[in-house]
Amino acid sequence: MSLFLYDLPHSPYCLPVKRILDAAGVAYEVIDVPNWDRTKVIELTQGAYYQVPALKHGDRVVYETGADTQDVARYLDVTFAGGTLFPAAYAGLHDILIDYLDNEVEGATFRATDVFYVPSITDFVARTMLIRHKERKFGRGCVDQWHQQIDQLRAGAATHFARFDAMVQQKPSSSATNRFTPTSCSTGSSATTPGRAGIPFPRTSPPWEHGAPHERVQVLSFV
Ligand SMILES: N[C@@H](CCC(=O)N[C@@H](CS)C(=O)NCC(=O)O)C(=O)O
Repeated sequence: MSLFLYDLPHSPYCLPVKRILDAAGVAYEVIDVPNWDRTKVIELTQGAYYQVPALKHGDRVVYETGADTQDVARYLDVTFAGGTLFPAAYAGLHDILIDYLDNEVEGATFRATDVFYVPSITDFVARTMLIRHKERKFGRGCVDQWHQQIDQLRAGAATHFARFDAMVQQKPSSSATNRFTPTSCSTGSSATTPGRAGIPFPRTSPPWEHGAPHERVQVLSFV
């Protein structure tokens, strides 16, 4: 079944989706969505959504149905990762972590990135449209201000990164056996990646399998 990812290359919301798909060995086609022209997503979702990422998997269209629903990630999880990306054991903690990443970390990092990204856009209409988009949200001259604040912005981001470094340096708990294994994920077999503590993915029957095209995916009720 064909899979299309509606993508903005550097988007912090799209990058993890590509990582999941790559890790799962899933073939997909990237549809570039310019920051300043959301026509493709608007047409895909028949006007229901304009942000990225969004997916078209066969006839099914998947996009965020709420501010913090994680519909796309949860769809990929159930469809390609056997439910290992949102382990039940970490349910509440996971939501807190996502909220922190989406707000605190993203808030600190996108400004520091925009200082370099915005001037790198060579098409001046595209660059101006993006600046206009930013200024409507953050005030006139915001990108210039972020340029002047670059040291503080970097320091703020470094504080967040240090927290994640501390987390990932911990030895994984022996109870955390429900690991994402690209091999078993992509094939649906019980094969494990050598040297890793993989377990077979449960072969679930996704409830949207028989859904109508463009039906909203309410994945939260299924996981
Ligand atoms: N809650 C959504 C947020 C997606 C999002 O904010 N995407 C950005 C890409 S960096 C976007 O499309 N922004 C355009 C806008 O909000 O106007 C998700 O987790 O995917």
